[in-house]
Amino acid sequence: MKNRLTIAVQKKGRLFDQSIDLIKKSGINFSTKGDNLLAKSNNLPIDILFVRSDDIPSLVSNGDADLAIVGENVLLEKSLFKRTYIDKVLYLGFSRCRLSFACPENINIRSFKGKKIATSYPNTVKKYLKDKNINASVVNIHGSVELTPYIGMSDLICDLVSSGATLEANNLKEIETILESQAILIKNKNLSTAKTKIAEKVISRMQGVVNAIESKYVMLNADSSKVQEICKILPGSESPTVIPLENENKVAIHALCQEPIFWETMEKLKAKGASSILVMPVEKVLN
Ligand code: PRT
Repeated sequence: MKNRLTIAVQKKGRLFDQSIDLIKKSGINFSTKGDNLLAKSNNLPIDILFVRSDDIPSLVSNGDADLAIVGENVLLEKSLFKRTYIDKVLYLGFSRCRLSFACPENINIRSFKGKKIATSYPNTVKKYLKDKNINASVVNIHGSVELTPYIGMSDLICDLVSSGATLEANNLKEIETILESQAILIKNKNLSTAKTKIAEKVISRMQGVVNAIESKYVMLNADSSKVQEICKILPGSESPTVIPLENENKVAIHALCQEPIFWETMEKLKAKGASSILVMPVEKVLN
């Protein structure tokens, strides 16, 4: 595998589907059979490793994997208090969540001082407490964190939240967020020249896929006197194309907008006299 780039992804769980989707949309073709832990790309010198996301930071830091997709929460937890050889390369925009303190709904916690905090993220919580100069004890637990305040194991918890439904189901209320997280592409710091070349291609393609998610191609017709005003409304568009139409007072404006287009934006365009406003999805963007 010396000159083949390895990309580690979570083998099953919340990150799996979108990681595979991103890799495939980046033009890396591979197929997997059953529970195989390794898949070889058949069009690029790349191997995909399927591992637990907890193991990903150390695999990348040690050079056993060259690139990887992991939650930023896991990266931070595994990199605190030790030296790692990892570069953060690209935020991927999926698996968004937050690491928050929470306590039973019927309890008012004014200060964390002297409290017992149960969490699967002990390093992150300890760092937070240290930075704030708070003296509290941290109890490390891997699952069912929400249960711990009810069995006397903790006064409060610090766990990942996305919709908030799990906290609500366990009669817990969110008190404070200490980390916002999403999936991130990471890279070993010391790749060989050959691997760096392949990694650069992968990173640029993944960037193209990520850019495209929010990008839209907008086409509309407008009075030629309104071009400047209309272009100002189009969000994140660099230099729209203006094409004359048969009716000489009218032009067509085409623009790649690298920010979301909301109904409000379309209504503003219409108010400036734009007509036939089309907003189309974009599959890939290479800047
Ligand atoms: O692969 P490995 O087994 O090591 O990891 P894992 O068991 O932690 O994997 P998984 O699939 O549970 O989580 C993978 C990554 O998904 C996490 O590291 C986060 O980066 C991200 N992620 C995003 C989440 C959530 N959202 C999330 N809601 N991870 C966990 N949760 C859990 C949370 O712990 C709590 O139990 O979901 C519950 C809360 O969800 P809500 O929607 O009810 O608030």
